[in-house]
Amino acid sequence: MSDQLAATRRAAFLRAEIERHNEAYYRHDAPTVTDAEYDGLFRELQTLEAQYPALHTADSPTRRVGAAPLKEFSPHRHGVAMLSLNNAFSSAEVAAFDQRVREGLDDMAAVDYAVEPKFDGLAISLTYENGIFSRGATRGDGSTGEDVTPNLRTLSCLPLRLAGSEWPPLIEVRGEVLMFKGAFDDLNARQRERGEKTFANPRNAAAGSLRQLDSRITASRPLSFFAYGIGAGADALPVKTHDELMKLLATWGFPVADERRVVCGAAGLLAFFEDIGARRAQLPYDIDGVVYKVNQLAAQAQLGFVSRAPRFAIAHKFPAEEALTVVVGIDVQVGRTGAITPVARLQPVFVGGVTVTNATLHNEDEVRRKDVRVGDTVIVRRAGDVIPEVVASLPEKRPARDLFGGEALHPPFFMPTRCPQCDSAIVRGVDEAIARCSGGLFCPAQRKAALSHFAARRAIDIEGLGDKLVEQLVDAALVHSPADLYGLTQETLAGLDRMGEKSAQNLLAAIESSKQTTLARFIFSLGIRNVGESTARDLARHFGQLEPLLAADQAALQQIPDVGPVVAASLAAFFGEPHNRQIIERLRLAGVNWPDSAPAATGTRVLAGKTLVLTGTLPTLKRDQAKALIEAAGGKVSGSVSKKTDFVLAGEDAGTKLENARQLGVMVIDEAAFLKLLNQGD
Ligand code: 5U1
Repeated sequence: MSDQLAATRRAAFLRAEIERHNEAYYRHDAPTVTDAEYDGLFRELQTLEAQYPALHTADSPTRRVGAAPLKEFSPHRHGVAMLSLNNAFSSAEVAAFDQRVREGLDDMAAVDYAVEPKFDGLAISLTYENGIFSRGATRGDGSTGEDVTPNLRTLSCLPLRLAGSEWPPLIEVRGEVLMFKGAFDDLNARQRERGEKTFANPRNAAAGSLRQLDSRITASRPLSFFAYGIGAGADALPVKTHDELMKLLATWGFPVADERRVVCGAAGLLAFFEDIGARRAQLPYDIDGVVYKVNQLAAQAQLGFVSRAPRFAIAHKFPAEEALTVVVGIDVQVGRTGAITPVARLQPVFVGGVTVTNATLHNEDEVRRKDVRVGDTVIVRRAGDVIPEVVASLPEKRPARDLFGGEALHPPFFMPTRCPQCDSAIVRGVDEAIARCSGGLFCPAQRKAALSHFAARRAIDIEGLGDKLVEQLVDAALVHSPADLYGLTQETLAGLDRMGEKSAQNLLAAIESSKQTTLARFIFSLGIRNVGESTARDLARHFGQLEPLLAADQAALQQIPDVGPVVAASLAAFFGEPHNRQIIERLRLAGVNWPDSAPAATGTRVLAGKTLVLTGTLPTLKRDQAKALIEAAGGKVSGSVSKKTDFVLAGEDAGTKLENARQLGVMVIDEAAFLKLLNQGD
């Protein structure tokens, strides 16, 4: 065999192998070789083609890597015009479409429709001559588009040679190039890392990636394609319905969407619209509506076209999720946890089915990254029920002149240093994106959340004081801080909605009983940022009393195991605000108290290494309080008694745990003995 012949046969084998692996990888998500093996085959084919240029065929997978840059795109005249679709925006318009179809078919019986997503990408036409991909073009004006063949060749999901055999000698396959949401996020992350331009949405990313003069750039972009129709070559196909056509396209190697159905009548169309609309956010790609097509191809032909749109199909569009508008101001909003969110005040714009006047800018870094300034034209997005957001600013539309003809100033956004609600300092932690108001309990925006947190079962534990009641108390200006809860009376509560005498009595009793607590619970109940239950326990254990905690500086705080610079800074900021200290003082004056314990010094925690089991009702301590005291003293609380249990702390009505303890010979203690034990370290 001559070298040339051997190379030809080897190249054919390599092409087939590489396409087989591409198919497995891109269409079935099931790789059949390792990356290294694939690269080996690919490089061998490239070497052969460089040696024997005749082997570099139009359908060679090596064409997918991109070619030398073009100066401009050449025009490409489509064999059959690329149509546009008429739109429907309401159920009534869909019903009218169905009515027109049935009248056009002279048959009022229900019609079968093929339904599919309307992909939010870029329409393209792919020409195959004798099964080989020869040309690819954008839609353009419908008759002539831009020739983007080298770019389309780089899409691994597109067949360069058609599989099967039932294709006509010349065929135009129509569909949409798009970018999946995940691929879009990855691309933007990469662009950001390299300091390059990011894309506002997957559609822009797909269009920007396909319309590159340098196809090597397109090759590096994660583009996908879904086929949805045929231009030239449609007459000679062995199919009778659109659904069969889609299945045929799939056998030739084209990706077609799974989200396709055949439904009956207008009710079927609307049910599909509802169904996919509900799942829209979960789909891996963006869609902007659904497309309905009469399924029978003969019926499609009978219905024909009106101007440049088919009578047999319609796009049922979702309300646009993105729109352009102008930023008239940037304010900051204080959330329930004190998070400060910059918000763009907008010229009203209809988007996502509602009029939007505010959109979140997320945080200071995002405002900077997107470079959003007052006066800018921005893209606003409202998808589903998600809070409207500013996706991108269009600085090229930034006006050069102000209303009076002077030079327009567009200063960048700066985060304020004081909270607009309470004037406390706004602080932003190390490595944190979110800035927060340090006002804590004093800030009205944080008051309700702080009160709910204070009253929670794991905090000061006021039974019956839920979010709704907190809201009523704050709205009626009866409570401003947790300390005010202890001044509530039967009379003040009587004015509240659905607050009968008995409910008021129960609430007051619960407030009274919450006064007896533990230091750990008290610290936790203050709602200090980054101070959860476990940190609160560590602090209580370390300091034993509140005063030394209040006096500790950040350096002293960081001496405590598990307290780092972030927690220390939160504590310092919270206790540094005089109003927070005032509230603490008032709570203590109201009678909130806890058993003091000695500060823990290494080795003096009396229950270190001991396991206790709680059972029955203790005379004064609540179960959680006893648990906190045990843990503060270094002990562990277990749910069941075993030989390893050191003590069973038993109250009234103790049940089987007490019996088990007696049988196993475990020491049983009551509350008085327990408190004595705790004080042994004093
Ligand atoms: N999914 C889908 N999109 N789309 C767009 N199908 C579909 N069909 C189209 C267009 C313009 O046109 C055919 C009905 C000719």
